[in-house]
Amino acid sequence: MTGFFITFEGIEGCGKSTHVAALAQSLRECGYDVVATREPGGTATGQTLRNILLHPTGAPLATGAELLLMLADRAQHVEEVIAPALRAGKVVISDRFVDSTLAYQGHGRGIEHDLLLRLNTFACGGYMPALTILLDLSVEEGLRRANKRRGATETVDHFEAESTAFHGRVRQGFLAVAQAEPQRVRVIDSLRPLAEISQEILALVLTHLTPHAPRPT
Ligand code: Z5A
Repeated sequence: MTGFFITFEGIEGCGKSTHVAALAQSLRECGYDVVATREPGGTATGQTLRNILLHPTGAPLATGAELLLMLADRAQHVEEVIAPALRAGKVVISDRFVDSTLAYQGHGRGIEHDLLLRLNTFACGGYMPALTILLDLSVEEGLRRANKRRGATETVDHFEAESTAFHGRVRQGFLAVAQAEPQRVRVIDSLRPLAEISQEILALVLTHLTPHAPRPT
């Protein structure tokens, strides 16, 4: 039996963490066995890599080092969490996956797209999402929400400190992936009330899940 792999993508503050948690809870209430996870940091090794990636000490991370650490996190995440859960027939929901690499390291940092595709394929070991939900939001609103959530005491991380122009390129990168793969990547307008978005996401996911893995009785 194989499970069903869903990813959430989008810019900083677009609502991924909120909707991953909401969807996981709704699907569990429907009887599905759900694993909710994230990148970077979905494993113990990944958590160490996340700390380095988000809060580098000493010299800033080189672009290539940032990319390879993201991919190391992914390879570990797939082998330790995603692949076993899918083989066990579970629904896996990941907050970020391969498209974040295309958007951030590709459009954001300027690394060649074809190289990223090859490296992503290597890191994923063939496990690609069947459905990706791209929460689309303006950079200004995403950063406003992220700043509000962070509050005055927490420090900004390596990515949050990037320019508005960088986050704008990342947003365009995500939209380019959605345009290239409209069957897999569904764009959801995130500038709407939370409950309305959650309902739309649940309805969309259930249409994909029902034929694939009938709702447990
Ligand atoms: N990264 C990369 O470069 N390459 C890669 O391959 C991968 C990742 C996998 C991880 O940071 C960083 O790693 C990320 C890209 C890079 N950096 N950036 N930027 P992270 O995991 O710490 O942060 P994040 O992924 O950007 O997520 P976030 O900032 O935590 O935002 P979010 O999860 O999308 O949003 P949220 O926490 O659910 O919502 C933010 C706030 O808005 C919160 O208070 C909500 O209650 C509120 N919210 C959410 N939806 C709404 C609506 N609809 N209305 C009003 N308010 C809302």
